[in-house]
Amino acid sequence: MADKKKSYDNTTEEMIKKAHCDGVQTVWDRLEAQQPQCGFGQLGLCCRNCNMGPCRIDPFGEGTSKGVCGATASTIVSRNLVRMIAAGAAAHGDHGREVALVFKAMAEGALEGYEIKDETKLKVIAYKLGIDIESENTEIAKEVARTALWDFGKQDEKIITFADAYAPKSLKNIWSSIKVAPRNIDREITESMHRTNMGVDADYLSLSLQGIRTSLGDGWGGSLIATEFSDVMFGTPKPVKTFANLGVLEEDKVNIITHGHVPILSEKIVEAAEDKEMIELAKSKGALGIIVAGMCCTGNEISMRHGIPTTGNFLQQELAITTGVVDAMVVDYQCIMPSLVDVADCYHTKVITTSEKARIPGAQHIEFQPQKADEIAREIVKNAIENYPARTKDKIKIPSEKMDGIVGFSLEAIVEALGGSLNPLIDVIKEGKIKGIAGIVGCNNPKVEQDRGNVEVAKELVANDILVVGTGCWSIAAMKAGLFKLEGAELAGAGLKAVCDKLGIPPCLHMGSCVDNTRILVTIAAIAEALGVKTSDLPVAGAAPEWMSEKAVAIGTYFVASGVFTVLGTVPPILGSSEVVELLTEGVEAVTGGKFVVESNPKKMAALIIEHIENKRIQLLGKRG
Ligand code: BF8
Ligand code: SF4
Repeated sequence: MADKKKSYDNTTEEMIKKAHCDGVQTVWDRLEAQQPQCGFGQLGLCCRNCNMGPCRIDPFGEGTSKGVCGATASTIVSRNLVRMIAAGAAAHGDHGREVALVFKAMAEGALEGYEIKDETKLKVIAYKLGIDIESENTEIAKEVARTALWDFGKQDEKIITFADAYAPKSLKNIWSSIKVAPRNIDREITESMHRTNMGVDADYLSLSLQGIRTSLGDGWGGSLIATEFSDVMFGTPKPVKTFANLGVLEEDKVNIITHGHVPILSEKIVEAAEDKEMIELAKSKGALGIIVAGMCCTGNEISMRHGIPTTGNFLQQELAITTGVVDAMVVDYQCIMPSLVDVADCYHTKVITTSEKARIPGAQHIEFQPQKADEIAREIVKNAIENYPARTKDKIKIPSEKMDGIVGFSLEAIVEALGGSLNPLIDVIKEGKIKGIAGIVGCNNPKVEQDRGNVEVAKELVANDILVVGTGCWSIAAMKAGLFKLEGAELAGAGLKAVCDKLGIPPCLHMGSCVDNTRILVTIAAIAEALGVKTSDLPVAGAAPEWMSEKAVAIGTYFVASGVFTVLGTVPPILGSSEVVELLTEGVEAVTGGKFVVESNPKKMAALIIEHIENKRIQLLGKRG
């Protein structure tokens, strides 16, 4: 493994070398030290759900075929899968709840630091939810917040209000026919934990259905609330030019990286760093100014809304610190490697944790409270400035690479680029100029070469006239590779290129952070409704070439449950049960119209998506091209 290429991105390769010269251990070193990884775990065949275990099932059928309690391979694999979905949905849901609580406090006038920035979006949300839009904005916002929080706490058996308001009828009918309509965002997570407890649900089928229900509470609930409310408070993204990769850091400025997921804090850091007093303070320390740059999804949030540059995606978080110029790495929660403090030990960087939910031993903790948002953001920025003189000159190396691109393609922005409705997009799909739409999402995973799958699948698809939309760490990979530049259209097939040139858009569109996968869901729903067909009838597909997080499992599951053919590039831990594999890769299609496929080769992954889209075109439009 030591000699294997670790990244498609030369910047990463270069900085791994620097890390090693500086004596820093990286995620790749630790992956190597973990080899061989547990075969039972890889297959999903180990269970630690009670203290009669841990139990594992012999995948070759020669040894133990049941856990101490009698659980079979399918029971154990499906229970583990459901727990992954529940954990992923919990992360998104808890993020959504935090945004909703801030939103509610803002509407009640209890917070100074937040306001309604997008009044139109507030009214659109309220209208969808059936809330009177004639009253004062604050009254509308209060009612919208109450409805969202009700979806986290209601105890009736009805579908959550947000899913009811946003999902197409055809999907809701499917969900109720198999009893997977989510009733309460938190309840589905709790029930998943209950069912997977020792001695409760042992049937892989009913467990899997609960997994689907939990994921739908995420996609059409927790994540959706996070996206919609963030748009109202911080603005709905519009196309904006920005940059990505470690070259966005500057040696003679104070560099602050915001890393994590929730924009409630990162938005405030951006504001605080623009404050004159802070800039003067930075100058008094010898710096020319202050740079705030993002990392991972909170980076996507501020890049989409303000064009704030992005330092990199998941596998670059440690490497950002090895540049020696990061004065503070400010983290909230999710996808933050605890190793950041070990890396920071070799440099002057302060790792600042800000959420009481995500503490890291060795990090400085400045707890964020929305009531004191501005004050705390300034304190954090001040900490970074004061750390600027502590840099060690001979440890500094900033890679030159930074790529520009246009980001900010919310559904609203896409509709605006199309002249006010989705119809022109639907028309070019019908004409075959654009054959279909693929959503590429998800992470980096050190088990595979960083960014290769993410970038190559996208390139192959656009070359075949498939418009690519995406989120999360995929987006950052795509931006670094130049796919968000207008000139990226040169890589597209003639039909897609013509559309991109006409509209002035790149062939791959950045739709946001991972909670913003809901923008993709809502887009697909809108196209299906405009055509009067089911989502699964559309020439669309999803892919997660380099996924690693439990959140990605929840996302993949809600896409499949929403009728989307979804290809995974890294293998999920389910191969220990042929029944679970059959259900997710075949059986589910008969019900939702979506299914999972696993394919790690980017070219083959793209070929599967192209074939799927061609088939859907024939079924829907009676033609291939
Ligand atoms: O939520 S893509 S590595 S940063 S999990 Fe994490 Fe994966 Fe990146 Fe955003 Ni999404
Ligand atoms: Fe073993 Fe059953 Fe306990 Fe799991 S729940 S550890 S399979 S005894």
